[in-house]
Amino acid sequence: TQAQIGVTGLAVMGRNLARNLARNGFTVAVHNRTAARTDALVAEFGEEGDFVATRTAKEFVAALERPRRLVVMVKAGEPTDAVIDEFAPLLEPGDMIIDGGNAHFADTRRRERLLRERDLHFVGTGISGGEEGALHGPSIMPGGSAESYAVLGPILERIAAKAEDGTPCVSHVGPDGAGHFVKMVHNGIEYADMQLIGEAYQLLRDVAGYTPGRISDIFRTWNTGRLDSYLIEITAEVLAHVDEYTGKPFVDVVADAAEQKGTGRWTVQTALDLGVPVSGIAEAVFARSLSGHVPLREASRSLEGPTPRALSEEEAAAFADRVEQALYASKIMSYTQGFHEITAGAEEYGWGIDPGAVAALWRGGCIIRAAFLDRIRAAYDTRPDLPSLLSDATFAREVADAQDDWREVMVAATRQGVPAPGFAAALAYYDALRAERLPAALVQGQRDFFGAHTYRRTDREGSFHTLWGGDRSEVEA
Ligand code: NBP
Repeated sequence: TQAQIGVTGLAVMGRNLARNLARNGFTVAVHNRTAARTDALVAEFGEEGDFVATRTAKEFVAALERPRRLVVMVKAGEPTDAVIDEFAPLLEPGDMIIDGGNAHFADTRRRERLLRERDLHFVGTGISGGEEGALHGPSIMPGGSAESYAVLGPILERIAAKAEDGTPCVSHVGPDGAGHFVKMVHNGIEYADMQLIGEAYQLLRDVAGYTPGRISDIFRTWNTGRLDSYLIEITAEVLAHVDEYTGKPFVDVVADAAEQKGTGRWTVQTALDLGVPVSGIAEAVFARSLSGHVPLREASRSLEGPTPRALSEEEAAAFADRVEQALYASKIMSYTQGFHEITAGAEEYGWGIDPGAVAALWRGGCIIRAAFLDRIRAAYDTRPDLPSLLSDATFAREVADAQDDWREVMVAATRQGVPAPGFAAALAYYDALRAERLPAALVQGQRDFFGAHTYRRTDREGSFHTLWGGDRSEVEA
């Protein structure tokens, strides 16, 4: 039998994706550099569907029907190039290589260009949802040509997660690196969501004085409302968990140094290149790096802070409600920033990404899946050229309603000395966008003073320079 699709790279992600394909009725050719993984997959899960186990690259390619659909699920970076170099010479025009790893979109653009010259399709595809998602239905973000999506899309639609309305969480994001770009921003938003939830927890603990168990219950309640999301749900689970060795709350025995694999950092680096302010995502990346500077933190532990004040039971309950408002408003800011980056990337690279479709395919399967995304999609459907999520009347209203509480939370955090960089960056972003005048005018004055960098005026066209070292008259530049 000829396989409809093949998967090479059978570590956790590739193995589960191959099983997902087979469980959905596709015949799947499987291959791995180390054959033991291929054997293990077939021995353990061979009953689940039709697998064609192959040992060599040649055998693998020969097992696939044409046009060949070859999914690569190996470690991102050099291994991906090695696999492409190995397989591309064995393929024929019209065949496609689908990279489901976490590649940087610039690498995907390069690989797509090279393979296009050989009449091969390269489909850089973001896949989110971890190993469980790969098995039961991930959110899938394919880039590459529209032609390749026509051939590949129907298969992906079968194995993708389904949103509540039954729509598969996959659609053609745009050409070349568009899929991996959107996956990168997804991960950046994921970092911001996690940081904001972490700050909410810390405030409930250190300002309201609640235990992790109590905070878990609060998150569970929040999860029945507008914050309903996978990350809030698992946060409640983690907070309720008790360490089996010490009997202490699990969060209290885990080293508080967060790690990162780099996609959040890429989101920020790319945003810097595109000139897009993603301050909330940046704070989330920095918060993880700060947490890991253990000697620096130890050396700083004796620095003075404010004297904390204990809240009464009523004050604490009211504060918890305010934190929900602050969390929700801050979350709207990070999605606003993330979608800004997506539209800026789409413009820079000529991708023509539909932001509403991106929100739609994040509704299920992925780590940031949330009820909220349906509303983002609706906002873009109503107005596809929405300049910003905050231009949507419903989101603007919700933030307006939350802002008093949000500000109160910032006051409490500041007064009690609890760091909340994500909440603070989000609020500063909101206030900066709202501002009638920004101090950028003064910055332009400073730049003109020391570097004759010139400035524009509010009342006349043109560029101007003030003769700061002379009589301070203005000249046209
Ligand atoms: P890993 O990222 O751990 O990669 C292991 C696989 O890469 C093995 O199959 C290994 O083969 C293969 N490989 C390596 Br390493 N170097 C190779 C080379 N030079 N030639 C051929 N094969 C090579 O696997 P993973 O955790 O399953 O992730 C796969 C991809 O999916 C990654 O890009 C990852 O970033 C992405 N991803 C992961 C998750 C997740 O939750 N884990 C989520 C979303 C995306 P071997 O068996 O012979 O060593």
